[in-house]
Amino acid sequence: MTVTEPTASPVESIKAASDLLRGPLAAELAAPEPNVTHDAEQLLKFHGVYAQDDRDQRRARSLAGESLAYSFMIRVAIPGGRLTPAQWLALDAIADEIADGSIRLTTRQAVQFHGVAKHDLRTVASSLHAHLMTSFGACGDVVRNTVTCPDLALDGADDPRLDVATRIARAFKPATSAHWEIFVEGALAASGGELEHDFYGETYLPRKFKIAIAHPGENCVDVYAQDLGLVPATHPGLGGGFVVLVGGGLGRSYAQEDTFARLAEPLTFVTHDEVIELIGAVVATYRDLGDRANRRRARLKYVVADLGLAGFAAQVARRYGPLRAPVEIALSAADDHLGWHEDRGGRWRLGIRVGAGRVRDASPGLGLRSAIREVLEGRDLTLVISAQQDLIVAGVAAGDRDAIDQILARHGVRGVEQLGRVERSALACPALPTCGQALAEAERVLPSVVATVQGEVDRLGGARKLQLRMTGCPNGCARPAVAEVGVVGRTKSTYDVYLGGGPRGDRLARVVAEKVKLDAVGEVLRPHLERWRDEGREGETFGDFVDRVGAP
Ligand code: SRM
Ligand code: SF4
Repeated sequence: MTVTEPTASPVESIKAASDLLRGPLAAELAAPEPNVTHDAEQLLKFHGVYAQDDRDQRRARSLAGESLAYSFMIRVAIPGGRLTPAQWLALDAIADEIADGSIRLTTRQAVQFHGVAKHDLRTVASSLHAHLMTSFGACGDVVRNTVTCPDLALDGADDPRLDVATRIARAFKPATSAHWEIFVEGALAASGGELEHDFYGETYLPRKFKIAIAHPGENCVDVYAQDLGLVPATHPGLGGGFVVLVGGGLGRSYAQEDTFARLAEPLTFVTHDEVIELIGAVVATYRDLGDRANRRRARLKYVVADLGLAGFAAQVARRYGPLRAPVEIALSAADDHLGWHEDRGGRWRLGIRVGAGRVRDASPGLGLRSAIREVLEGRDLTLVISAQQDLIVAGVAAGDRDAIDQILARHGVRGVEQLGRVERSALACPALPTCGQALAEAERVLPSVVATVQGEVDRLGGARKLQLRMTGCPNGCARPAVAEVGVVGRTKSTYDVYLGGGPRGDRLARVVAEKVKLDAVGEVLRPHLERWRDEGREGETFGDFVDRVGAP
């Protein structure tokens, strides 16, 4: 019997033939049509750009025989989510002048713009470039934006953990100059003989590769959900460094049963000096062994699951050298970084809740976007986006706190003490109308789902917290698979309900009800919540309770 190699997915050929991510992009961006071809769409992702259409208009336009309402989403990679005021103001101007008026903070500390016309893509890229930002490598089959706990991103400049996200961005950004030629300088590709990194080659990685750096004590970045997670730790003989976790990921596909969510496991301990080389070896292992035939099963987690952790470690060791045993780590529940906190040197930081990450005004000149602009006026501050889609304003003088509170209040931005407990931590992905993969609503219906769930929690009495995360499909962009309550789009009008994860992010939730209408989510939760009230231990969280007693 002859064993035939599985056929590589068509995206592999598009990458290989692209002349290091150029393909037809320059010509297609210059063409008058509002959209691009399928091949160009695949390559655009590496440049941080997604082709979309307004799904609210899709049916009517199709029935009328009209072309779809095409536009583009641009994702800006922001290592560790840290921005200067000038960078924020540049993003604000793009939202205002080119995109749909909103800055969308993502669950990976990046920024997205929706509703950008094709002929404006270069203007956006040039503005980002002028402010030392880029969308290049924010999407595509490469190492993505590295997420970092805001406490690490804002700690003292002497902390060796501080610059790891930036070092990762420098080491793993594709080397091709295609982005700058096509999007920034506007020149047609004049390449030839240009080389890509050894670990990327001409076909890059089988799929995306995600890294997060946790705080040593708490897990606000969902470090177990990453392809590779770093947890700061101290080795008894070597001092400071990181425990490296591998093989996490949350997406799955209803159509493909051998896809699943998986938590990352500890692989090894590395010092600060060794970390980039070790990541390089893990990325190279993934490049060589990841599935290039089936993109639905191409993430690192499947390589680790199929080989087993020991088998995977042996492959990494072949490329890196002997691996040390990891040291113990213990992460507590995620800090949401909201409200006022004292920083070093007598300065303060304020974590502002941003519902579903959408920074926009309620009416012209009034709302969160305008408020942030006003807060930044004449103040030397630092901004950090959190992995909970929120915004932290840091470096505030103690005497300036009241003035900032007043600006926010004047714009109708509520402080954390005014938020309901479910609302305070709820996440939702963009879903409809922009996301091409959405099966159901998420961001747009989040307020009503929060109200329903808060109502159920209030019935129990007491000031109870509950973590709710919602997505429009099982890809899991708001990480519902590790939440206490996950509401995941199944069909246009139904959702699957997951229970039993929790804010430590170290446990997968289990499905307790399938194909539930949105207005029935409260009824599904009620018996579980009542049982928690009646049988829960002192201080036991809902997720821990469901995990202990099991769901009926
Ligand atoms: Fe995601 C695809 C939005 C974090 C798993 N994600 C998408 C796309 C690009 C849809 C598409 O492929 O056409 C969504 C854009 C919709 C839109 O209109 O904006 C999208 N993902 C998001 C964001 C904006 C959600 C948010 O509410 O903030 C997050 C952007 C992150 C960033 O800045 O880079 C986002 N996506 C995540 C996460 C959470 C995380 O990484 O911590 C996950 C689960 C973790 C993981 O990767 O396993 C996630 N997104 C996916 C998947 C499933 C991948 C898989 O393993 O199969 C897809 C589908 C795909 O890649 O084909 C996807
Ligand atoms: Fe789109 Fe699904 Fe991600 Fe939501 S979870 S943004 S619907 S891909």
